[in-house]
Amino acid sequence: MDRISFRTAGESHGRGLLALVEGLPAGLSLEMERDVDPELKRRQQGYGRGRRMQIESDRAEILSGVRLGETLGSPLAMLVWNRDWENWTTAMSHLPPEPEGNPKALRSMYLPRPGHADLAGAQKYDRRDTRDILERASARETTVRVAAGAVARTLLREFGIRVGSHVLSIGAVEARLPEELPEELNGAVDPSPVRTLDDEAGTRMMQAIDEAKEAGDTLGGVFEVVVSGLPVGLGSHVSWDSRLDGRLAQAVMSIQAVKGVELGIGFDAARRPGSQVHDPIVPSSGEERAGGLGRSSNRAGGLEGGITTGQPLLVRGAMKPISTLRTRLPSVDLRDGSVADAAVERSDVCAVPAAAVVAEAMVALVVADAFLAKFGGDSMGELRRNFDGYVAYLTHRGFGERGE
Ligand code: EPS
Repeated sequence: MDRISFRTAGESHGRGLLALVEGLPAGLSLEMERDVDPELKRRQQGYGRGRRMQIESDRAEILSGVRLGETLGSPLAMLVWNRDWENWTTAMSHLPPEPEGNPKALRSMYLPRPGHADLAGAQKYDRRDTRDILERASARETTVRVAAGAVARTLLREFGIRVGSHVLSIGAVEARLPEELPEELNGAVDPSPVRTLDDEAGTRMMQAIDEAKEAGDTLGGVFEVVVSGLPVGLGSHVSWDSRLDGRLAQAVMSIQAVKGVELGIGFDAARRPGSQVHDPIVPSSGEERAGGLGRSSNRAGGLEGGITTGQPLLVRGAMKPISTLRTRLPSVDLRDGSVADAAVERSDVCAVPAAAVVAEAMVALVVADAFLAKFGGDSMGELRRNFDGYVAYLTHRGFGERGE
């Protein structure tokens, strides 16, 4: 990212998690209880989560970067404490273990789970105890991605840009989609325990999760993030790393357990002839942010040449099933190389609804970064002047030749 950068720190059962966000303009009104905590809560929902989510009640605290309710333009640091830490003070202590202590209290884990970072991480970092890997590989880290994303979302909201998501499928159960997505997408899907627009499919998704749980198995699925209100012109065709489609793909693919990303109709475009892929250009007086030109379809998912078109951005992610299985898969004991079944930790059966909320955060961060790269400014006032000037240019650009 060019303009906004963010980092996270923290282990799943450590004391807490930290997000550090840099590059924000000064003067953004920001309050954790209003802007961030509701997003943290949305991530904690979803049918198929494990008992951990009953322990945690995530809330963000500000360490730096905000004064009197507004950003300062300085690095923003936010902290989320792990309530479960109380149960892990020995296993996750930063001090060397007590020589007389009970080794069981260290909760070491030597039986890597296929599909998890356990084995590759232990080999790469020369660790015998895979807890040294899994604590950081855990999707608990997404808590503070959502905190950082909530800040990006707050910035975008100031310019009428909104980010939502919904679940398209869980396991083999697919939702039927309406012709048009509701304008208040999250308002429509958040009440659904699986965050889907199709209630009937939602019931079957929950049944499928129950069956997987019964069988000691897990389920993945597909979600879609939708960004509306975007102006034409975020991202650029000029270089590989300024193309917004590539940046979005990287951001969503970086979410734990995501194995595929599509923009618009994605892979389906490769199966259709061009006439059934590309979105016809039509005059559209309502599309101020697209220079008075619209599209009669949005199969491109709001991007052409790595640049936003002014149509809604559609980013899909495919999540594999969680790799902690109660029905254990074959593995090897890292202490002696003997054949053994993989370890079981408390885990979720399905986290696709939560992954969609995490993907909203990642997409919001990438879009906010591209927004700031285009409109710049050290303060919200400067950013707004630059944005308004651009929209005015789009409105008055007209259709004459250059210079007329
Ligand atoms: C996770 C395992 C489970 C999940 C966790 C991700 O945690 P635990 O082992 O403590 O039960 O609940 O997700 C979260 C804690 C979270 O906040 O999303 C894993 O191994 O990735």
